[in-house]
Amino acid sequence: MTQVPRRTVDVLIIGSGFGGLGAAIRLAKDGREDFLVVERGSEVGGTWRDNTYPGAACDVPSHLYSYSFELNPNWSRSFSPQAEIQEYLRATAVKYGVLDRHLFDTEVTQARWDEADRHWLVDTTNGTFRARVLVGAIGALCEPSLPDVKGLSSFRGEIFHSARWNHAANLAGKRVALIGTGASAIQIGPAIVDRVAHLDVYQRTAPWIMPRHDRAYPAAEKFAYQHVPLLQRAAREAIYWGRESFVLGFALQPKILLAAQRIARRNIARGISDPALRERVTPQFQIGCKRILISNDWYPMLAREDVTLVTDGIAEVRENAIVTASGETREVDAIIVATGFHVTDSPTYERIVGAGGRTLADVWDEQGQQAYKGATVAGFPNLFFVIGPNTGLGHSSMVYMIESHINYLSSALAEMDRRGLATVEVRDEEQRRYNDRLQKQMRRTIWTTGGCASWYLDKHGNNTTLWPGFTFAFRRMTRRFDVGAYRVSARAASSP
Ligand code: N01
Repeated sequence: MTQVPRRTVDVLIIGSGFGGLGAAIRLAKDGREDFLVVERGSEVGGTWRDNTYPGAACDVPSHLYSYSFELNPNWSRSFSPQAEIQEYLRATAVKYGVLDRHLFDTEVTQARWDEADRHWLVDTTNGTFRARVLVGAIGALCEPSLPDVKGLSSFRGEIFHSARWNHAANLAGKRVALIGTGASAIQIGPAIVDRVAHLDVYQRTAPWIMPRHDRAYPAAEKFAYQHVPLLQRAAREAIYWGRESFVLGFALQPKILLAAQRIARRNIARGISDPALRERVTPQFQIGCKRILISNDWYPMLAREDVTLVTDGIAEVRENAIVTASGETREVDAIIVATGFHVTDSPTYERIVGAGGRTLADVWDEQGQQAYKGATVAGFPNLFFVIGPNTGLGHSSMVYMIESHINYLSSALAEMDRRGLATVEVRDEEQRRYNDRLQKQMRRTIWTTGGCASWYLDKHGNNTTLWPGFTFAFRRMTRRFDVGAYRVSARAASSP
């Protein structure tokens, strides 16, 4: 039975990470008062709230990985640690006064479009809400993915996912298995290796890892940023353009790719002297095809006596051991599962029900995950994503993409008001044309041609995750809401 709506809001935002929080602040700045952010966690922060594993830090320089309207001259180092980023988000939420628009500890269980009412009905664990516009700011890296390994649930020791770190677990003196060698694992391993008795690293695919050029900002530099904000803007610009030139190279230029591979091979040689081990950690695909990782201490860690690199796969997990594909039984006290996230198959998509009663999961299962400009989806009126399909970056700051989408949302709401529109729904043909063009461009990039399987690809083999071009082109494309690409309906004369 449908619950009676408890409250109507103009805009309901799901999620309060960098995306949802940024959207809330923008709506408030635009003078909108009638919006609500529904967040399943107990505070803002999203992925930066959830990923508290030892060693968690940003791998994009913080001067770029922060809101353009809230530069922070006090970042402690180039790649800030998680706690500092989380504190930045907390302080930003307080400063812009949007916390009282948040409903924390509240999970959306279903959001369905009510055709007759032309509103979204959003069921949550704290009642049902009615909203004119729904904003999905759920992020791509929020639903931990566990490996489908026989016996995983029978393990008797500590076992947890990297994004759900169990701080009560004492790893000191324990035999620990780390499954995965992605961005999370390569930060975790070096951060815990000194305190565990032995570390087994389960590597399925060796990643490309470049040197990490991190440094603490000296007091004088911070002082300069505090007192001359232009300097910080200049530093930010320099990082931005450095990263943009990267995209040209990595996506398109084989020579630059080879040069990068040479640097990454030198990184292996610097950290590992044993030729056999070097060989085992050398990737078999072109650099850039998967996310390029950065670390100075991963390879030296793998070379340690108390670390074993296991590459022959996991056949089974038992009460106190992992059995490898070659039949070796390796006893462990704890397992850290750093196996990534449900990116193209997020369970949230099953909960969003559009016009005609079809879920986003159904629609995307059939056609592949796609949206118009990464923001709107045909069949889902008045739904806007903040970083939806094909908006991810392998090279630069997601906050830049987030702010682009927030511009689009803000402009759409203004346009709806100006024209007195009740609904906007992107036309199928516009969405199709946009995605055909995008996928054509994608096919020329290393992410498609590099010979790897990655979480960028969906089950159809299409890269529905990354933005294949320059980020400034994305910014330009989302600057203004292009109402011409949408089917619209006007408000009834009597509606508010
Ligand atoms: O996850 P991943 P992540 N048996 O999916 C392996 C962001 N991030 O959490 O390569 C054995 O990249 C899998 O192996 P393979 C960043 O965008 C940012 O590390 O698929 N292994 C891989 O090695 C990043 O890309 C920061 O063969 C299995 C690993 O698990 C994204 O988050 C820090 C397996 C998963 O790697 C995700 O990174 C951390 C199995 N059954 C993360 N299944 C910053 O610094 C999977 N694997 C900002």
